[in-house]
Amino acid sequence: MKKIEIEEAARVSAETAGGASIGRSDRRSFLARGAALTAGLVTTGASVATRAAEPSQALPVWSRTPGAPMRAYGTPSRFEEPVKRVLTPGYPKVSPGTGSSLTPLQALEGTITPSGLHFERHHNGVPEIDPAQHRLLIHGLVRRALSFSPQALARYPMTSRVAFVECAGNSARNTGPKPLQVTCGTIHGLVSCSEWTGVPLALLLDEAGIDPSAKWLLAEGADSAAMSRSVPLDKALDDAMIALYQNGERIRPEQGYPMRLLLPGWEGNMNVKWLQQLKLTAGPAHTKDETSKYSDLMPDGKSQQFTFVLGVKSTITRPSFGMTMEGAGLYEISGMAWSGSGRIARVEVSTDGGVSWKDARLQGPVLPKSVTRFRLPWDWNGAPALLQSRAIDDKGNVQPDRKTWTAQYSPAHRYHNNSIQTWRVQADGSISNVYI
Ligand SMILES: Nc1nc2c(c(=O)[nH]1)N[C@H]1C(S)=C(S)[C@@H](COP(=O)(O)O)O[C@H]1N2
Ligand SMILES: [Mo]
Repeated sequence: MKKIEIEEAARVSAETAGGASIGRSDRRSFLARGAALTAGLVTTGASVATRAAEPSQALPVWSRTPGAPMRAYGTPSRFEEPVKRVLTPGYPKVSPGTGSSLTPLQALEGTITPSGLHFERHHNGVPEIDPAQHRLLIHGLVRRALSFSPQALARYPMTSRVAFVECAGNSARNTGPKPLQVTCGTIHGLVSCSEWTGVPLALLLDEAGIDPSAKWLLAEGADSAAMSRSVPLDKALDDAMIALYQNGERIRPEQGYPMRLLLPGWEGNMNVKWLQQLKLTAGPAHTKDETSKYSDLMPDGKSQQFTFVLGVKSTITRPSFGMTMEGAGLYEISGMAWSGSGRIARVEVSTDGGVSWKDARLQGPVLPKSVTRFRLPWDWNGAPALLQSRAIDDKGNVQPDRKTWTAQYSPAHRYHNNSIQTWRVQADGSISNVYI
């Protein structure tokens, strides 16, 4: 490489790598170019970089031969093949598509989930919908019923927003009698975050003309589960969207192609995929999907009718189970935080099981009802440690510890688990999931 190219490469790697990949970049240019970025890391005087050997004369094969041809649609490097969703089919014989698959959170960075790794939850598999035949019907308590083809919808003014989708059953795995020794994604991977683009629902409802007696709407999917949920009209008029695009391309079949209802910050189940009708009603319909599941069972044996807004939550994705610490020294604690109520205001990290806390750095932009990445440099002294993160949102909601969360419900309750989870780092570098 010419000198200028080397400098350019160093600049790019310093700016994009952050602290995490300090070992992969040239230390001198890293320090020179990225000092501001890594102030926290550098003050410790430690380095995780390998001392560079003299450049070898023998070029690797990829530097001596022409590269592969272009591809019409790209896929990740074959070296990243282990990074995939964890499939948990519920009834493999009757309906192999029913169940869920979890996002490998521990292998990902930043805030946006690649579309091919977005978690899935299907009540009767993924329908293959021909967009030319699909319609969205808006009817019920409206002045005039309307039907929209995907093509017609695409002519309306659109908007984009980043939003997470999280299943009410996310982290239910961590409510069992014993902590499971599985990856972060296997515990918490029923959450993903995308940029969604589509038509504000308020626009379509306005065109249909809302009858003053309408207070709710019933949203139904075109899958053979006919999944349906009742949504308060206020939410529909606030920030609900008929999403047509996910991360810039048409929404994936697994996420609701050709269209889904997006209710930012609200329980995943209500984000009805393969959306085919919205019926305006005076009250909630109490469909099978909102009465047989997703209700919070309280200590007195009574159930909450609905839990729409998802609680404030965070998880440390790195270091986490499945990784091994390579001796004492410098690490970055990195994770994700989100809240159904708004923006993340603060994330605190503890390395001593909640005795003391430090504010993590929130990586911008910090968007409402979306995933925020937090980071904290950690100089590990090699002694056992208990890693926790605690998120606080801009409405003052604080992520509860495990005991506080559990005490709110009946012992059998498993939904909406937003409690603090703990990774134990042992002196030998191994990491496990523990209950404290
Ligand atoms: N029509 C329909 N919509 C649906 C579902 C479904 O099975 N059918 N699953 C729901 C559930 S329980 C969740 S958590 C989210 C999952 O969205 P995703 O598969 O895009 O991650 O979609 C919801 N919308
Ligand atoms: Mo769900």
